[in-house]
Amino acid sequence: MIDYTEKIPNNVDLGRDRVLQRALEHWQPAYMSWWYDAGPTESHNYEVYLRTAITVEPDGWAKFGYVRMPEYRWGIFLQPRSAERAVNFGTHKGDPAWQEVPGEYRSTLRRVIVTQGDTEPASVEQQRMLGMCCPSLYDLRNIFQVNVEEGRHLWAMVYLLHRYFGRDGREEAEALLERRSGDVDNPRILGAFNEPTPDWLAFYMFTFFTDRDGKFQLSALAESGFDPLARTCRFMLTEEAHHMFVGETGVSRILQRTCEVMREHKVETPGDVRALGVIDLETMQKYLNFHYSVTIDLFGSDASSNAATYYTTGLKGRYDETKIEDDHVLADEVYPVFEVVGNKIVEKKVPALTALNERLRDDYIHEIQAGVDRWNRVIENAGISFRLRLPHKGFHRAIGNFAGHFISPHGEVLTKEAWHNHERDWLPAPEDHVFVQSLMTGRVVEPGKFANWIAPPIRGINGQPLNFEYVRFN
Ligand code: BYC
Ligand code: FE
Ligand code: FE
Repeated sequence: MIDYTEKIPNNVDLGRDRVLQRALEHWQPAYMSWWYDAGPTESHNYEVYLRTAITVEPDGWAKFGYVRMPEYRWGIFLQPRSAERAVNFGTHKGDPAWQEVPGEYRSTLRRVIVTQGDTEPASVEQQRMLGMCCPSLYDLRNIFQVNVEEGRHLWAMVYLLHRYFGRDGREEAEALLERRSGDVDNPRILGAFNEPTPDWLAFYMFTFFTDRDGKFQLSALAESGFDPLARTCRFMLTEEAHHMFVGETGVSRILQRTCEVMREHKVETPGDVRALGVIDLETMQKYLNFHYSVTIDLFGSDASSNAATYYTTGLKGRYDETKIEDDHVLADEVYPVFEVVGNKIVEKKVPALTALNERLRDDYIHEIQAGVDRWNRVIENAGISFRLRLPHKGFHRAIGNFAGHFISPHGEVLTKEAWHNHERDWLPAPEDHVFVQSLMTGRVVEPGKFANWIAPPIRGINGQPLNFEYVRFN
């Protein structure tokens, strides 16, 4: 059980380590200032029907009730320790999992934890204005749930920094509250987390695509030989599922509504569809192209010595590492990556250790494809022939072998001019954003009501009806 009588709820016996407790209690007001400054705008007095963790056990871990978000009980929850856990891969394979940071890997490990931690507040900053134009109380509650949990994910990484990295850790924890998404002088670390999330279509795409990068990265870190990191990430993963659910069902509900309107009015061309106040499928495809391409950049370079180091040192594993049947050392393995040679994309086998970013990206793409297939079933069931498709892996990439090349969604290598001539067919153009935002000028807050451009969900939250008052404004 989690102790909620303490100032910082936790299941790590924080009260027994006074120095650590004081350090975190010192960070807490800085975190609150960050939340007031960069968290969801104008939301501080709202009462939101939120879930809060009560245990870290997989079943029945949450309780639901109205909470003002600044009073949300952010805390430190790790999955329980298992005494026999070992380092499961790399050169230390078979050693007992580390309970303290191995001295020689200190700075590498700190960097990974800081990079992970940095994405959490970044996403809250990216989404902060969206409450002002929500399509329903149900959706408003969901975005706030995602936001408070991303806040907690920041706490999770900050705990590790304070507990295991002394003064440098405390400095990094402060810096995590100082960087800001999109800031020219002090931006967030990774590309996708500095992109705006200007509307709800972008939000759903983000939670489908980018939160799923979270799932895969956290899964790889949950394999870590550094046991506190592994246990922290395991618990974070239980929360991540809801974020991806919000994204997948959000896009699915938009598709459903668009298809209903297209069928009812027998219209097909984007202009006619837009005139009926719903989002045309072509625009959905452009948003998909954008969010997919900036998200697959988050996996890093196709061939990366950093990734090899993370693995051989036992700090970051593969997705489902312990379920894979091989030697978990990978010294003699190869893995295919792609590169651009002249005007062709060619496959090249490289040492598997250096290709671990690419492998994780491929695991991710596999799962993404299944989600896109489910979206396409919504369109198919409506009797419409349009299909969404993932662009080629090399399309619109800024990191790795494809960076600096101009690849079409179909995988042709183009000249810069040819690519830019088509850019507005492939990626959301300013007028696409203007159109989508024109549908979202105000918020829909009457219980049970939904904006015209999105279908209601199949069911409410925690067994509540759709017309439940998920947010009270006061
Ligand atoms: N943008 O060998 P390389 C989540 C940098 S999402 C900017 O290719 P490496 C969430 C890289 O840092 C999960 N820079 O990369 C989702 C390196 O910099 P330095 C987040 C980039 O190190 C939604 C250089 O390029 N968690 O939780 O193998 C809402 C060359 O490095 C980018 C993690 O990412 C980029 N896209 O891999 C809320 C896990 N990509 O050293 C939350 C922790 C690469 O030259 N991070 N660079 O200065 C990692 O494991 C690794 O840092 C990365 C990069 C996989 C990100
Ligand atoms: Fe997160
Ligand atoms: Fe998330």
